[in-house]
Amino acid sequence: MTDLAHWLKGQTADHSLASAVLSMAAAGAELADILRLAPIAGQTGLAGSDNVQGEAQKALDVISNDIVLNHLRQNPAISILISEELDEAVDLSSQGPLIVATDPLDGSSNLDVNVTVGTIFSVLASEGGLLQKGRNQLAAGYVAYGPATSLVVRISGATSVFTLDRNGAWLQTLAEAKVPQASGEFAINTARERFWDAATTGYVKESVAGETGPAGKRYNMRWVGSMVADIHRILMRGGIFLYPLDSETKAKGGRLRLLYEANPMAWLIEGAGGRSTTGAQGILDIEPEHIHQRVPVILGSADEVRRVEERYARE
Ligand code: P6P
Repeated sequence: MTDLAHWLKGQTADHSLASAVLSMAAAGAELADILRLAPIAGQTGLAGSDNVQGEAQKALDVISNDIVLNHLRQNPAISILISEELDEAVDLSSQGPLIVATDPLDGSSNLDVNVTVGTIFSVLASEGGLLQKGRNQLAAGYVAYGPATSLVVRISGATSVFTLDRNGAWLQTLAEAKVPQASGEFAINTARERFWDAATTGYVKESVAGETGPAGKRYNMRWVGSMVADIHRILMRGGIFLYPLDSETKAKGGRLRLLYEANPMAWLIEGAGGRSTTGAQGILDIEPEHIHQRVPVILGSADEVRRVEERYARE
Protein backbone atom coordinates (compact mmCIF):
# COMPACT_ATOMS: atom_id res chain seq x y z
CA MET A 1 0.00 0.00 0.00
CA THR A 2 1.65 3.24 -1.12
CA ASP A 3 1.59 6.40 0.96
CA LEU A 4 0.92 10.05 0.11
CA ALA A 5 4.55 11.13 -0.22
CA HIS A 6 5.35 8.30 -2.66
CA TRP A 7 2.17 8.93 -4.67
CA LEU A 8 3.02 12.63 -4.96
CA LYS A 9 6.46 11.79 -6.37
CA GLY A 10 4.69 9.99 -9.21
CA GLN A 11 2.19 12.80 -9.77
CA THR A 12 4.46 15.84 -9.98
CA ALA A 13 8.12 16.79 -10.18
CA ASP A 14 7.22 20.14 -8.60
CA HIS A 15 8.51 19.81 -5.04
CA SER A 16 6.78 23.04 -3.97
CA LEU A 17 3.40 21.68 -5.10
CA ALA A 18 3.99 18.34 -3.38
CA SER A 19 5.02 20.19 -0.20
CA ALA A 20 1.78 22.23 -0.27
CA VAL A 21 -0.32 19.05 -0.35
CA LEU A 22 1.82 17.51 2.42
CA SER A 23 1.37 20.64 4.56
CA MET A 24 -2.42 20.49 4.20
CA ALA A 25 -2.35 16.74 4.92
CA ALA A 26 -0.31 17.39 8.07
CA ALA A 27 -2.77 20.08 9.17
CA GLY A 28 -5.60 17.59 8.56
CA ALA A 29 -3.90 14.89 10.63
CA GLU A 30 -3.39 17.35 13.52
CA LEU A 31 -6.99 18.54 13.29
CA ALA A 32 -8.35 14.97 13.19
CA ASP A 33 -6.80 14.37 16.62
CA ILE A 34 -8.43 17.52 18.02
CA LEU A 35 -11.87 16.83 16.53
CA ARG A 36 -11.90 13.28 17.90
CA LEU A 37 -11.67 14.62 21.48
CA ALA A 38 -13.42 17.99 21.02
CA PRO A 39 -16.55 17.13 23.06
CA ILE A 40 -14.33 16.17 26.02
CA ALA A 41 -12.34 19.41 25.66
CA GLY A 42 -15.59 21.36 25.42
CA GLN A 43 -14.60 22.76 22.02
CA THR A 44 -17.79 22.17 19.98
CA GLY A 45 -19.43 25.45 20.94
CA LEU A 46 -19.42 28.95 19.47
CA ALA A 47 -16.35 31.19 19.39
CA GLY A 48 -18.40 34.31 20.09
CA SER A 49 -17.32 35.90 16.77
CA ASP A 50 -18.60 36.04 13.17
CA ASN A 51 -16.62 35.38 9.99
CA VAL A 52 -16.60 37.56 6.89
CA GLN A 53 -19.63 35.62 5.68
CA GLY A 54 -21.55 36.90 8.71
CA GLU A 55 -21.72 33.34 10.06
CA ALA A 56 -21.19 32.64 13.76
CA GLN A 57 -17.78 31.00 14.12
CA LYS A 58 -17.39 27.80 16.09
CA ALA A 59 -14.43 27.58 18.43
CA LEU A 60 -13.14 24.84 16.13
CA ASP A 61 -13.49 27.07 13.04
CA VAL A 62 -10.95 29.41 14.62
CA ILE A 63 -8.75 26.55 15.88
CA SER A 64 -8.82 24.87 12.43
CA ASN A 65 -7.87 28.08 10.70
CA ASP A 66 -4.97 28.56 13.13
CA ILE A 67 -3.73 25.00 12.52
CA VAL A 68 -3.78 25.47 8.73
CA LEU A 69 -2.09 28.86 9.10
CA ASN A 70 0.65 27.40 11.32
CA HIS A 71 1.44 24.59 8.88
CA LEU A 72 1.47 26.89 5.84
CA ARG A 73 3.59 29.54 7.60
CA GLN A 74 6.29 26.87 7.95
CA ASN A 75 6.21 26.13 4.22
CA PRO A 76 8.25 28.70 2.22
CA ALA A 77 6.47 27.58 -0.97
CA ILE A 78 3.20 29.19 0.16
CA SER A 79 3.04 32.94 -0.48
CA ILE A 80 -0.61 33.64 0.34
CA LEU A 81 -3.48 32.02 2.26
CA ILE A 82 -7.11 32.70 1.41
CA SER A 83 -9.44 31.34 4.09
CA GLU A 84 -13.19 31.32 4.62
CA GLU A 85 -12.41 32.41 8.18
CA LEU A 86 -10.30 35.46 7.24
CA ASP A 87 -11.69 38.68 5.73
CA GLU A 88 -8.56 39.31 3.66
CA ALA A 89 -5.89 37.13 2.02
CA VAL A 90 -2.83 36.70 4.29
CA ASP A 91 0.76 37.16 3.03
CA LEU A 92 2.93 34.29 4.30
CA SER A 93 6.17 34.47 2.32
CA SER A 94 6.71 36.88 -0.54
CA GLN A 95 8.85 34.49 -2.64
CA GLY A 96 6.54 31.49 -2.42
CA PRO A 97 5.32 30.19 -5.82
CA LEU A 98 1.94 29.00 -4.51
CA ILE A 99 -1.37 30.30 -3.12
CA VAL A 100 -3.64 28.11 -0.96
CA ALA A 101 -7.37 28.77 -0.63
CA THR A 102 -9.14 26.84 2.11
CA ASP A 103 -12.30 26.26 4.06
CA PRO A 104 -10.55 25.01 7.19
CA LEU A 105 -13.60 23.35 8.69
CA ASP A 106 -16.50 23.02 6.28
CA GLY A 107 -19.80 21.92 7.77
CA SER A 108 -18.77 22.89 11.31
CA SER A 109 -22.41 23.33 12.32
CA ASN A 110 -22.46 19.51 12.33
CA LEU A 111 -19.80 19.21 15.02
CA ASP A 112 -22.33 19.35 17.88
CA VAL A 113 -24.04 16.26 16.46
CA ASN A 114 -20.86 14.34 15.55
CA VAL A 115 -21.43 14.31 11.78
CA THR A 116 -18.57 14.22 9.23
CA VAL A 117 -16.97 17.63 8.56
CA GLY A 118 -13.96 18.50 6.42
CA THR A 119 -11.06 20.72 5.42
CA ILE A 120 -11.18 21.76 1.74
CA PHE A 121 -8.18 23.23 -0.11
CA SER A 122 -7.17 24.53 -3.53
CA VAL A 123 -3.63 25.30 -4.75
CA LEU A 124 -2.88 27.97 -7.39
CA ALA A 125 0.30 29.49 -8.81
CA SER A 126 1.18 32.82 -7.14
CA GLU A 127 2.02 34.38 -10.50
CA GLY A 128 -1.64 34.13 -11.53
CA GLY A 129 -2.85 36.19 -8.60
CA LEU A 130 -5.73 35.58 -6.18
CA LEU A 131 -8.56 35.53 -8.72
CA GLN A 132 -7.95 32.63 -11.11
CA LYS A 133 -10.38 30.28 -12.83
CA GLY A 134 -10.70 26.86 -11.22
CA ARG A 135 -9.26 25.31 -14.37
CA ASN A 136 -5.93 26.90 -13.36
CA GLN A 137 -5.72 24.90 -10.13
CA LEU A 138 -2.45 23.01 -9.66
CA ALA A 139 -3.98 20.75 -7.01
CA ALA A 140 -7.07 20.44 -4.83
CA GLY A 141 -8.23 18.20 -2.04
CA TYR A 142 -10.19 17.71 1.13
CA VAL A 143 -9.82 15.87 4.43
CA ALA A 144 -13.04 14.18 5.55
CA TYR A 145 -13.19 13.66 9.35
CA GLY A 146 -15.56 10.71 9.46
CA PRO A 147 -15.51 7.15 10.79
CA ALA A 148 -12.17 7.05 8.96
CA THR A 149 -10.10 10.14 8.28
CA SER A 150 -9.80 10.36 4.48
CA LEU A 151 -7.71 12.62 2.28
CA VAL A 152 -8.93 13.04 -1.30
CA VAL A 153 -6.45 14.80 -3.57
CA ARG A 154 -5.84 15.47 -7.26
CA ILE A 155 -2.85 17.12 -8.90
CA SER A 156 -3.68 17.03 -12.63
CA GLY A 157 -4.34 13.35 -13.17
CA ALA A 158 -6.53 10.94 -11.23
CA THR A 159 -8.36 11.80 -8.02
CA SER A 160 -6.93 9.56 -5.30
CA VAL A 161 -8.04 8.60 -1.78
CA PHE A 162 -5.82 8.12 1.28
CA THR A 163 -6.71 7.01 4.81
CA LEU A 164 -4.93 8.15 7.96
CA ASP A 165 -3.49 5.23 9.92
CA ARG A 166 -2.88 5.07 13.66
CA ASN A 167 0.76 6.14 13.14
CA GLY A 168 -0.19 9.31 11.29
CA ALA A 169 0.64 7.96 7.82
CA TRP A 170 -1.67 8.63 4.85
CA LEU A 171 -2.04 5.25 3.11
CA GLN A 172 -3.56 5.07 -0.37
CA THR A 173 -6.87 3.20 -0.16
CA LEU A 174 -8.21 4.05 -3.64
CA ALA A 175 -5.75 4.81 -6.45
CA GLU A 176 -8.27 6.29 -8.90
CA ALA A 177 -11.73 7.37 -7.78
CA LYS A 178 -14.38 6.98 -10.51
CA VAL A 179 -17.74 8.77 -10.21
CA PRO A 180 -20.31 6.43 -11.84
CA GLN A 181 -21.69 8.01 -15.04
CA ALA A 182 -25.27 7.30 -14.01
CA SER A 183 -26.87 7.49 -10.59
CA GLY A 184 -30.20 7.27 -8.80
CA GLU A 185 -29.31 9.48 -5.85
CA PHE A 186 -29.65 13.26 -5.56
CA ALA A 187 -28.52 15.58 -2.77
CA ILE A 188 -30.36 18.87 -2.27
CA ASN A 189 -31.89 20.74 0.67
CA THR A 190 -35.55 20.18 -0.24
CA ALA A 191 -36.67 22.60 2.50
CA ARG A 192 -35.66 25.31 -0.03
CA GLU A 193 -38.14 24.13 -2.68
CA ARG A 194 -40.17 27.35 -2.51
CA PHE A 195 -37.07 29.30 -3.61
CA TRP A 196 -36.06 27.01 -6.51
CA ASP A 197 -36.01 27.97 -10.20
CA ALA A 198 -37.89 25.97 -12.83
CA ALA A 199 -34.88 23.84 -13.81
CA THR A 200 -34.26 22.64 -10.25
CA THR A 201 -37.95 22.16 -9.53
CA GLY A 202 -38.40 20.14 -12.72
CA TYR A 203 -35.33 17.97 -12.13
CA VAL A 204 -36.32 17.08 -8.55
CA LYS A 205 -39.98 16.50 -9.51
CA GLU A 206 -38.93 14.17 -12.33
CA SER A 207 -36.53 12.30 -10.04
CA VAL A 208 -39.11 11.91 -7.26
CA ALA A 209 -41.62 10.59 -9.85
CA GLY A 210 -39.36 7.52 -10.04
CA GLU A 211 -39.94 4.47 -12.24
CA THR A 212 -43.32 5.58 -13.59
CA GLY A 213 -42.13 9.14 -14.28
CA PRO A 214 -40.15 10.60 -17.21
CA ALA A 215 -36.82 9.53 -15.66
CA GLY A 216 -38.03 5.90 -15.74
CA LYS A 217 -36.00 4.93 -12.67
CA ARG A 218 -36.23 5.10 -8.88
CA TYR A 219 -34.27 7.80 -7.05
CA ASN A 220 -33.14 8.12 -3.46
CA MET A 221 -32.25 11.36 -1.67
CA ARG A 222 -29.45 12.17 0.74
CA TRP A 223 -28.59 15.57 2.30
CA VAL A 224 -26.03 15.62 5.11
CA GLY A 225 -25.66 19.41 5.29
CA SER A 226 -21.90 18.96 5.19
CA MET A 227 -20.50 19.45 1.68
CA VAL A 228 -17.45 17.23 2.28
CA ALA A 229 -19.68 14.36 3.46
CA ASP A 230 -22.09 14.70 0.52
CA ILE A 231 -19.32 15.05 -2.06
CA HIS A 232 -17.34 12.12 -0.65
CA ARG A 233 -20.41 9.88 -0.97
CA ILE A 234 -20.87 11.05 -4.57
CA LEU A 235 -17.18 10.52 -5.35
CA MET A 236 -17.32 6.98 -4.00
CA ARG A 237 -20.72 5.76 -5.27
CA GLY A 238 -22.15 8.41 -7.59
CA GLY A 239 -24.98 10.91 -7.27
CA ILE A 240 -25.59 14.58 -7.88
CA PHE A 241 -25.11 17.47 -5.43
CA LEU A 242 -27.21 20.58 -6.01
CA TYR A 243 -26.98 23.95 -4.31
CA PRO A 244 -28.44 25.97 -7.20
CA LEU A 245 -29.05 29.68 -7.41
CA ASP A 246 -32.49 30.31 -5.92
CA SER A 247 -34.65 33.37 -5.25
CA GLU A 248 -33.21 33.75 -1.74
CA THR A 249 -29.50 33.25 -2.58
CA LYS A 250 -29.65 35.12 -5.92
CA ALA A 251 -28.62 38.48 -4.41
CA LYS A 252 -25.43 36.92 -3.01
CA GLY A 253 -24.67 34.89 -6.16
CA GLY A 254 -25.34 31.56 -4.47
CA ARG A 255 -24.65 29.82 -1.14
CA LEU A 256 -21.28 28.07 -1.53
CA ARG A 257 -17.94 29.79 -2.07
CA LEU A 258 -16.11 29.56 -5.39
CA LEU A 259 -12.42 29.63 -4.46
CA TYR A 260 -12.40 27.16 -1.55
CA GLU A 261 -15.54 25.03 -1.98
CA ALA A 262 -16.86 24.93 -5.57
CA ASN A 263 -13.53 25.01 -7.44
CA PRO A 264 -11.68 22.33 -5.43
CA MET A 265 -14.72 20.03 -5.38
CA ALA A 266 -15.27 20.49 -9.13
CA TRP A 267 -11.55 19.72 -9.74
CA LEU A 268 -11.80 16.50 -7.74
CA ILE A 269 -15.13 15.35 -9.21
CA GLU A 270 -14.02 16.09 -12.82
CA GLY A 271 -10.75 14.26 -12.13
CA ALA A 272 -12.88 11.23 -11.31
CA GLY A 273 -14.96 11.47 -14.51
CA GLY A 274 -17.81 13.50 -13.06
CA ARG A 275 -19.15 16.84 -14.25
CA SER A 276 -19.76 20.27 -12.68
CA THR A 277 -21.83 23.32 -13.60
CA THR A 278 -23.51 26.42 -12.19
CA GLY A 279 -26.42 25.63 -14.53
CA ALA A 280 -25.15 28.32 -16.89
CA GLN A 281 -21.46 27.39 -17.22
CA GLY A 282 -18.81 24.98 -16.02
CA ILE A 283 -17.71 25.85 -12.49
CA LEU A 284 -14.02 25.67 -13.44
CA ASP A 285 -14.51 28.32 -16.15
CA ILE A 286 -15.86 31.05 -13.83
CA GLU A 287 -13.69 34.18 -13.72
CA PRO A 288 -13.66 35.05 -9.97
CA GLU A 289 -14.56 38.61 -8.96
CA HIS A 290 -13.55 38.47 -5.28
CA ILE A 291 -12.02 35.94 -2.90
CA HIS A 292 -15.25 35.13 -1.02
CA GLN A 293 -17.48 34.98 -4.11
CA ARG A 294 -20.46 32.65 -3.88
CA VAL A 295 -21.71 30.58 -6.84
CA PRO A 296 -24.36 27.98 -7.63
CA VAL A 297 -22.98 24.42 -7.42
CA ILE A 298 -24.29 21.38 -9.30
CA LEU A 299 -21.86 18.48 -9.62
CA GLY A 300 -21.53 14.69 -9.64
CA SER A 301 -22.46 11.85 -12.02
CA ALA A 302 -22.15 13.18 -15.58
CA ASP A 303 -25.51 11.82 -16.84
CA GLU A 304 -27.41 13.49 -13.98
CA VAL A 305 -25.56 16.80 -14.29
CA ARG A 306 -26.34 16.81 -18.02
CA ARG A 307 -30.06 16.29 -17.26
CA VAL A 308 -29.98 19.45 -15.16
CA GLU A 309 -27.95 21.37 -17.77
CA GLU A 310 -30.50 20.43 -20.44
CA ARG A 311 -33.25 21.95 -18.29
CA TYR A 312 -31.30 25.19 -17.82
CA ALA A 313 -30.63 25.31 -21.58
CA ARG A 314 -34.40 25.17 -22.19
CA GLU A 315 -35.10 28.05 -19.77
P1 P6P B 1 -27.87 24.24 4.22
C1 P6P B 1 -22.15 24.00 5.54
O1 P6P B 1 -22.54 25.17 6.24
C2 P6P B 1 -22.24 24.31 4.05
O2 P6P B 1 -21.40 25.37 3.74
C3 P6P B 1 -21.90 23.07 3.26
O3 P6P B 1 -20.94 22.26 3.88
C4 P6P B 1 -23.23 22.36 3.11
O4 P6P B 1 -23.33 21.57 1.93
C5 P6P B 1 -24.22 23.53 3.06
O5 P6P B 1 -23.60 24.63 3.73
C6 P6P B 1 -25.51 23.19 3.78
O6 P6P B 1 -26.40 24.26 3.54
O7 P6P B 1 -28.58 25.42 3.58
O8 P6P B 1 -28.50 22.92 3.88
O9 P6P B 1 -27.63 24.39 5.70
